[in-house]
Amino acid sequence: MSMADSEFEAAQWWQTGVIYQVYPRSFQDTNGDGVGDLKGITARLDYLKGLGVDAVWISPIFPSPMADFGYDVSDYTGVDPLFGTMKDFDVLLAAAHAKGLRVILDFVPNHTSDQHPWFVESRSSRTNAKRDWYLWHDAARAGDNWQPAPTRLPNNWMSQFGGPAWTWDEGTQQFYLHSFLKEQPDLNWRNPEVRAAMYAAMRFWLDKGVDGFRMDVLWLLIKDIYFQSNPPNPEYYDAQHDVKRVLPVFNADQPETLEIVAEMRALMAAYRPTIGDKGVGSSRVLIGEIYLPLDRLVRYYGAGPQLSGADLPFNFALIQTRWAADAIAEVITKYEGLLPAGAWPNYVLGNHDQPRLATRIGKQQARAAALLLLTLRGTPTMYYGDELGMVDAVIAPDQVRDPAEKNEPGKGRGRDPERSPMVWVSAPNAGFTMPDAVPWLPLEAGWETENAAEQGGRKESMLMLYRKLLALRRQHDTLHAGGIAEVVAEGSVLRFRRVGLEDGESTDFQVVLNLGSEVATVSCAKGTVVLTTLLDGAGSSVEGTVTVEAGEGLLIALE
Ligand code: TEU
Ligand code: CA
Repeated sequence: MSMADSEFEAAQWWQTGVIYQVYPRSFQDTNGDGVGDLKGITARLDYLKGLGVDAVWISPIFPSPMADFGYDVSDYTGVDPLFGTMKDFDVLLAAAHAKGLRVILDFVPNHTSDQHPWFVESRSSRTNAKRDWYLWHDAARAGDNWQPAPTRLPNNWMSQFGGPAWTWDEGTQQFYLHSFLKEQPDLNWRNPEVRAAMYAAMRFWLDKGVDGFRMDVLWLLIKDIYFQSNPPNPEYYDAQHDVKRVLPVFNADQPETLEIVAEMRALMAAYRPTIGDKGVGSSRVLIGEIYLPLDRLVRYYGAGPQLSGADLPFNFALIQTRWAADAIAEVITKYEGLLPAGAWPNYVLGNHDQPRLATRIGKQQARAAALLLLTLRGTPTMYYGDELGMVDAVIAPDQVRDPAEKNEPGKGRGRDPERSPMVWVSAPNAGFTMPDAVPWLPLEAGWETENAAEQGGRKESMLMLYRKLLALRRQHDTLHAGGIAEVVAEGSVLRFRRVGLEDGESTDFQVVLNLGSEVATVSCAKGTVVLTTLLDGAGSSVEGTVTVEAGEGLLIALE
């Protein structure tokens, strides 16, 4: 056995594998109500297995009034009837595990629904035992110009979805904090009872055998104890979202947050793997949704030789960076340089909060993006439908569902376009729901001619590219466990090398990506093309130079 092989044995599934995000409302409906459900995910596990991913992360499925489509939880240990029953979940989990697929749940620790019994109690009186479970605050003191209390906000913190982060409660004459909608009151994570309740909910699902959590807005859990106002953002301009008016100095990324992450990690470390028995290190994965600059982000891996933090603090840099070779080379180099010893990198290219990849960078570049994501060092996270090159759906004003869009209309906040139903077949409703049902959001344009079934039968389709890439990544230790070197931008071309050992032989790959709009020729060491993103030139030899079309990428096995 080679060195790389033995390293591979020790590595966790969430390091060598690929994560696939399912937005459950939009994946597969089985009862004709136009909303996807758990039975639908179970029915599509073979598709995911065939695609070649390793884990499915499912956006929230817990009981919820759906003010923010599940990110407003009213019961952390149940399943919303819209998605099915607990039995349906158990069936899904067992079926996934039987196929070797892991299941990651989306946990929402920062806030509950305002309908959660905890908040109902908390707001019932100032002396209620759960009062301190949330963040209540008196109105600011009246100044010289007397103003009524409900208008005297405690500070200038803004909701991520527009407007102040405070809502006045008439009944108890105080404000409560909500980093998102007023229907999503923030929990007080300084209260040990809150922590205990949330950890009990995590254990409930871990005991069932879920393979990990994606923790919603992990960097927001703790707020400044004095509730100090944020400094104004000198770069704010009117077209920006409200939340950008101030800099998030006092209501985000507070040092105590890292203690909580460490507690979550310690809790999860006690659990055994659900499939196989490679019980080394962390077998249930802790993923953090963290929108921070890279230098702040990497702190969420935690400190010390055992890294006490999140296994994968989501790295959104590829989404936030200009799509250009120099910018992306810089991101990769910077990120690799910032990673603490023992930390495992990861990259995300899309999710339910961001415009679709193929819309952001175009269908042609989306092919290069697929090669980039699946050949970088670290765990890739894919968003459902990106493997088909799905684009943002067009949402007419009367079809808007996202509260973020309703709150701040016209500011490009709306996330409905990237949440449109998965397109399966060239039949009514694209096979997402029954032919006579009404999908909760409209389908993307072009689904009739491009969908999973159609692409599955077309040799050069995007789906075939993803399948091929996922298979290559699985097949080669170098691609899923090897190192990365020589990350270089040369004009519009980004290239890097993956280095490793396979069966005792050094097996290096060269990745060449043309992120520009014109054909380019760059130098390249001697090797054999393993894959081109156009799926047309595998098997040919290269030496000296290679030519890459706009939006094209090459994977070359070096001699
Ligand atoms: O998103 C966190 C977040 O910061 C979002 O406001 C994000 O910046 C924005 O949607 C980009 O347009 C998480 C979830 O992913 C999101 O769906 C939820 O609405 C939010 O938390 C509240 O739970
Ligand atoms: Ca349904």
